[in-house]
Amino acid sequence: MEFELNKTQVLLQQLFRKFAETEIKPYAEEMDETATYRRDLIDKMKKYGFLGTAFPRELGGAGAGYLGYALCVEELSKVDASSGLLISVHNLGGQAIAQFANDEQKKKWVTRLATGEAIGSFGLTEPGAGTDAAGQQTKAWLEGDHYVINGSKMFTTNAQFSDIGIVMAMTNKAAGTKGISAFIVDMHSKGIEVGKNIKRMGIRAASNTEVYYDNVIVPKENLLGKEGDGFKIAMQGLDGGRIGIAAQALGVAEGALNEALKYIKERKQFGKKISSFQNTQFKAAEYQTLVDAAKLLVYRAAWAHDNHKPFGQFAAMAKLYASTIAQTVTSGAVQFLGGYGYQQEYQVERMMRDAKITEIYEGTSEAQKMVISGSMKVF
Ligand code: COS
Repeated sequence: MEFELNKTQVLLQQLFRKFAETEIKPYAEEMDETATYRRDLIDKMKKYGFLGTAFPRELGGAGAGYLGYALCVEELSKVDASSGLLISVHNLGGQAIAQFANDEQKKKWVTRLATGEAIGSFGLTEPGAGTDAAGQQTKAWLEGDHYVINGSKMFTTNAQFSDIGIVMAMTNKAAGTKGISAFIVDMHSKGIEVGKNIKRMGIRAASNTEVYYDNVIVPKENLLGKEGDGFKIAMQGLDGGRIGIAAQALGVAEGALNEALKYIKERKQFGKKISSFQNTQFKAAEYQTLVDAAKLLVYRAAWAHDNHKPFGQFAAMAKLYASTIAQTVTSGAVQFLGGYGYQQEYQVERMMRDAKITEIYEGTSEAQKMVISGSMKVF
C-alpha cells in the first residue's frame, strides 16, 4: 500500500499551490465581495492546462487522472473555493460527455473541453428537481434531424462562461428514469438564456444561475448514448463529480486551518502567544486529524477512479465526510481568530461561508447517505 504521491503528482501539487498563492489569493476577497469571477484568471488556468487535468492526453488533456485533478481542486480551494468549483464543474460536465461520447462527439466536443478552449457545465437540477433528480420537467423531442429542448435548469454552475454543456431532458415521461436523455449542447445556441448570478451565502465569485431553454435546437447527433440513458449518465457523472467537491471541501478546510495556525503563532493574550495554550494545541490537533482523514478518503476515491475500480461509494463517503469536517474546521478557525475571524478582512470568514455549500451541491449529505447505504447491499 502506497500512502505517498508520486514525483509527477508532487510537482503538479507544487504548481497548483504556487498558482493559487500568487495568482488567485490576491483577488479572492475582491471576487467574493463583487460576486464576480475574473476572466483573466480563467484564461491563465486555461493556459496552464488546469481545465484538462483529468482528461486523457489523446484528447488534449494533461492525463493526470482524478488524483491529479483532486490535487488541483484542493490546492485552488485552499485560497478560493470558487476557483476550485470552476474547475470541478467544468470537469463534471466534460467527463460525463467524454465517458459516453462516440468518436465523432469526442473529436468535436471533448477535445475542446480537454484543452480548455471551451468551458463545460452540467444541467440536471431544476427548480422542482433537486435530490429527486428523476423529477425532470425539461422536455426534449425529435423533429426530423434535430431535437428541441424546452424547460429550465436551476443552479447551473459556470453558466455565464460555459460554451459546452451536458443537459438532461425528459424524452419519454411514461418511462420514468429511463425516459431521461442526455444531450451535448452548444451553450451559445439560440433560445438559451442565462439568468442573473444568484445571490448567495458563499462561493460568491462563482457563476451560478438559472438557465432557460426556449425551443433550443440540438442536432440529432448530439444525443449522448441512446435515448433514455440520461439518468445513468448523470448519476455516473456525479459519482466522479463528487470527488471534485470532496476535494474542494478538503481544500477549504485546509485553507482555514492554515490561516488559523498562522494567526495563533502571532496573537498574544495574557502575555503569551495563544499557540502556547494547550487548549489551542488540542483544538489544532483535532482539526489536523479531521483534515488528514478527509484527505485519505478523497485520495482513495480518486485512486479507485484512476485504477478502474468501483468508486461511487468511495466518492460519496469522501464528499460526506470532507464537507462535514469543513464545517467544523472553518468554524473552529473563525473561533481561533475570535473577533478578527468574524471580519471580512481575515479570510476564514469567507471560508466558513464557502464550506456550507459542499454539504449541499452535487448531492446533499443526505443523498450521499442514500448512495452509501445503497452500496452496502444490506438494506
Ligand atoms: N451509476 C449508474 N447507474 C445508477 C447510479 C449510478 N451512480 N445511480 C442510480 N443508477 C441507476 C439505478 O441502477 C437504476 O437503474 P435500474 O432502474 O436499471 O435499476 C436507476 O438509475 C434509478 O436509480 P434509483 O432508483 O436509485 O434512483 P432514485 O431516483 O431513487 O435516485 C438518488 C437516487 C437520490 C441517490 C439520486 O437521485 C441522486 O443522487 N440525487 C442527487 C442528485 C444530485 O446530486 N444533484 C445535484 C446535481 S448538480 S446540477
